[in-house]
Parts: sequence; structure tokens; C-alpha cells
Amino acid sequence: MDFSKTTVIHGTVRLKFQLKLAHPPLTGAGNIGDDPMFVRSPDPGPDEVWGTEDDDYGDLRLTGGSSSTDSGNTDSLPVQVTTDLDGHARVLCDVVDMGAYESGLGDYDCDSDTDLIDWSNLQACFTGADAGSYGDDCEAFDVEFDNDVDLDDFAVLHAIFGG
Ligand SMILES: [Ca+2]
Ligand SMILES: [Ca+2]
Ligand SMILES: [Ca+2]
Ligand SMILES: [Ca+2]
Repeated sequence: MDFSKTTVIHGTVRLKFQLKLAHPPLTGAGNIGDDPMFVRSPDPGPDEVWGTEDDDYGDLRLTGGSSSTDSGNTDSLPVQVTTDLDGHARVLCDVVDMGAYESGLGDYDCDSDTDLIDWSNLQACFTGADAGSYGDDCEAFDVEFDNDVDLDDFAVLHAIFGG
């Protein structure tokens, strides 16, 4: 299977990826033919057959620069879906990402980079444990999306920022 020809299909109710080989590539609103730039693409293993023991289902989190970032249809998101598969906010930077994982943790200014500018906003977002709501864009710092920005979040963010 040649994943350079993978097509990401937009728009299932649960906002999961479907991976298909398309010859020619699919057309239509919301479909993207680009490489989704997963952390690790699925691979059928040395036997090149899916459904066997050597299959690798990959790591379907998006890497920086993926065209699937902020490309989902936020209006199609069921109201009960508030987190992604990692338990982070399902919508960061105002638009849901395609796929099962939302990217952008720590990216306060939504420029697809986590840097000192983002870090400098962390203190203003810090609420302490169980402190209730926080300001706009602070959800990028609420790692487990429990409506606070506290030391638990800080520990994860510190790693993200390369501390
Ligand atoms: Ca296999
Ligand atoms: Ca997003
Ligand atoms: Ca940023
Ligand atoms: Ca939190």
C-alpha cells in the first residue's frame, strides 16, 4: 500500500479519518488528497497484508504543518464530543482538526508553533486547581481539559516547550 497516495476523507459524524487509495483522487468539498503527516503512518508490515499480526496501525496524531490541522467541519461536531482521543480539547484554534486527535496544545496564538510567545501567556491563563473558567485561547494550556490551568497542566506543557 502506497501511503503517498493516501486520501483523507472529511466529515464522518465522529470525525475519524478514513484512509483510502483513490485513483484518481477523490474530489468534492472537504476532501484532502495531501499526506496527512501523521506522527507514524499505518503500515501493513513486512507481509504487506492488512489484518495480520505484523500490522502497525501507526500514530494518527498530526505533525506540524499537516493540512488536516484546522480543516475539519466544526459545525458537524456532535455537542457531546468535547475532547479528542487523548482527552484534550476537541477544538483548539477555533476550528476542529480532521481525525481523532486535536493538535495545538500549548499553541496560544495558533501559529502552529509552540514558542516563547505562547509560553509568555501561560501565567495569565493560570487559574490554579479547580478554579473555573479562563480567558479566550487558554484552552491550549488546559491539557486534560478539566476547566482549569494548574500545575498538572504545567508539567505536561513544560515538556512540550522543551523544558
Ligand atoms: Ca500485515
Ligand atoms: Ca484545531
Ligand atoms: Ca504559537
Ligand atoms: Ca487542566
